[in-house]
Amino acid sequence: MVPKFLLFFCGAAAALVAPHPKRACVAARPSVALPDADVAAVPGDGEADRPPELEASGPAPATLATPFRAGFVGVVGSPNVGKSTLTNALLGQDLCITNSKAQTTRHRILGVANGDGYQLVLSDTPGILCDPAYALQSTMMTAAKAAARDAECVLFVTDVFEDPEVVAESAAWLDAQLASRAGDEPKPPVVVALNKVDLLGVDDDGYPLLGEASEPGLPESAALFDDEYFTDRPSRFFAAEIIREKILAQFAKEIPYSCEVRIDRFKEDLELKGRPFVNIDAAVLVARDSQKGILVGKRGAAIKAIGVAAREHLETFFDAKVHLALRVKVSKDWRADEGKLKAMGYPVAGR
Ligand SMILES: Nc1nc2c(ncn2[C@@H]2O[C@H](COP(=O)(O)OP(=O)(O)OP(=O)(O)O)[C@@H](O)[C@H]2O)c(=O)[nH]1
Ligand SMILES: [Mg+2]
Repeated sequence: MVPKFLLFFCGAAAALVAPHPKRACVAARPSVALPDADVAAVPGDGEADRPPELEASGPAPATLATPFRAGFVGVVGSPNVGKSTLTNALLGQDLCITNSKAQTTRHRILGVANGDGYQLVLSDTPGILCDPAYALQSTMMTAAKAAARDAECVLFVTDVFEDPEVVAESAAWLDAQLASRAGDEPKPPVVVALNKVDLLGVDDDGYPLLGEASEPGLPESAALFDDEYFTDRPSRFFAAEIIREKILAQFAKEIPYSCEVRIDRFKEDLELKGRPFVNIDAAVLVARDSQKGILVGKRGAAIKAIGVAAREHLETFFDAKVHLALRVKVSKDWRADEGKLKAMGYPVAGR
């Protein structure tokens, strides 16, 4: 879906986090004027430390007249406010799965959006949970913290119905992450996106402004990634996510939260009858025996329906014919088991 949102900039966000000491964002024609929006255009203040392997090789270098800007943009906010939908819209592709259930995103997912004169390296993140209840949720927060801590600009997403107390808690969480950055590292500018304004009857689409708006918050820098580099995650990760999205869509309540998808075999670059072909074996892992029967369904109907829906989506995603073999397995209490979580690729804190 195309998200509908309004943007506010550091001045307005100053209540959430202190603005960047040397840099501020430009308010790029917000659709609704904020009463005390602080609007300022201040040039970037040079290079942030970045891994040598990310050094420039992409689009045109900065010129004095139109400096090229590039950097990491952390897309953070409470669960279900539309972070992944917004990230996809900026990327122009449905890379991250979305769903009306909270806690859909479990990992930090990098996506690169190239624009005229800038490159946004977006990090979609799991929704902020100030009080994680089990190990999986803690790893999700480890991922969100990392994105907030290395962001050169933060896109803080909220929506028109979010409880102000929850917004304040999430903002305080963000503030704590930014405060914990290395001593001399300045706090990044924060852009606030108020999402789902269509639900108030506002039909304004702020999204074309977003690249423009985020860009002044980023340092002057050559592109960090080549033009063709789009994400840090491999194809098999997205295959697992697409299958998980079908589980989220098909089951209510706790079942999706108890499932993980493991890709056991992923063979791409195959060909079948002259068409590209991808062959996938995957297991849906559930936390308890009793959940296995629910996932499988009567005479296998539930898992079959997931498989059919997932295969259709995978064929579009990979633009290829897909064979998908799905099975259901019990991985006892995997959500609470740090060893299992680590093996599944979650960033277990302290390891
Ligand atoms: N009406 C409306 N719905 C939206 C908008 N943006 C997102 N949504 C819906 O809101 C729900 C949550 O969107 P997501 O993008 O999955 O939210 P998220 O913040 O990534 O959620 P988590 O990953 O769970 O933290 C989905 O059902 C989206 O379709 C919008 O602008 N308007
Ligand atoms: Mg999400």
